[in-house]
Amino acid sequence: MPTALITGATSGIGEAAARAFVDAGWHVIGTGRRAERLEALKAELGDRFHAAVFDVRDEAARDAALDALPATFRGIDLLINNAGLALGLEPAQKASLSNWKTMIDTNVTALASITHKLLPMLVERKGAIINLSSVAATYPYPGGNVYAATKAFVRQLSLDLRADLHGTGVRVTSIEPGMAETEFTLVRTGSQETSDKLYGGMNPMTAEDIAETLLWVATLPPHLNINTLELMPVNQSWQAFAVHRE
Ligand code: NDP
Ligand code: 8X3
Repeated sequence: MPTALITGATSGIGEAAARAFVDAGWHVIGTGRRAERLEALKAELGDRFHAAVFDVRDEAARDAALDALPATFRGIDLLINNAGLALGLEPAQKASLSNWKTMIDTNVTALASITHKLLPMLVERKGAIINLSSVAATYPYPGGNVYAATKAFVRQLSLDLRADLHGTGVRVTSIEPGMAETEFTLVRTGSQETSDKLYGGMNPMTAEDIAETLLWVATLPPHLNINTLELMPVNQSWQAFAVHRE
């Protein structure tokens, strides 16, 4: 059975994906900083799950964790670049530079770095990469600023990887969800109440919805590549352009 490395498996989409892939018979390496959550997942999912605790921004810790993989998890067929975050919803002119740097370091630099690290193995194994971008990559919204820009990077990197990987058999997909209720908004705002209000009454997507999509993309016949896939809850759509009058 193939092996998937899922970054950010301690909550939300990554955690649901770890369950979905193990249930489907895959071996899964789940990563994240919160060791206790990965250990709980290991206790639940058993021998087909391996917990790799590291901060994706720490290349030395990441490489040590990859070097220490048990033999059955060493051949990675699928990289799901899911670990990521938004911090803050302030307009750019009031936003925290430190938050911007954390988002760029995590969503852009760390994602590019682990992709670079695993690409030779993925080419050798004719594997696949699925990147978690967002609708924010395409549709600007107030307060999206650097978070949205990081997700536009993820989308474009996915497309450009396809160009470079042409002929290798490696598949690359950019998944672009709208509102899915996870810990995303709690992390972004620091408030469970704000998160509950945002998702309340609008029937958001669930982490499991996205996990099923990831599994579907990963198990398509090898001659098919989903380039980009955008998904939203029915109750999320767009508004008219904002017009300011003097
Ligand atoms: P969660 O906050 O529930 O999960 C985020 C995951 O990323 C956690 O497992 C967290 O692990 C991990 N992570 C964050 N920073 C780091 C880090 N420095 N090192 C290692 N792991 C890290 O959010 P979601 O499940 O919603 O988000 C998953 C992905 O989906 C993100 O990339 C997000 O941008 C994207 N997305 C989410 C949408 C949504 O509406 N929920 C919509 C569109 C895209 P830990 O804290 O333990 O390290
Ligand atoms: C976040 C998606 O729609 O919550 O990536 O802004 S949304």
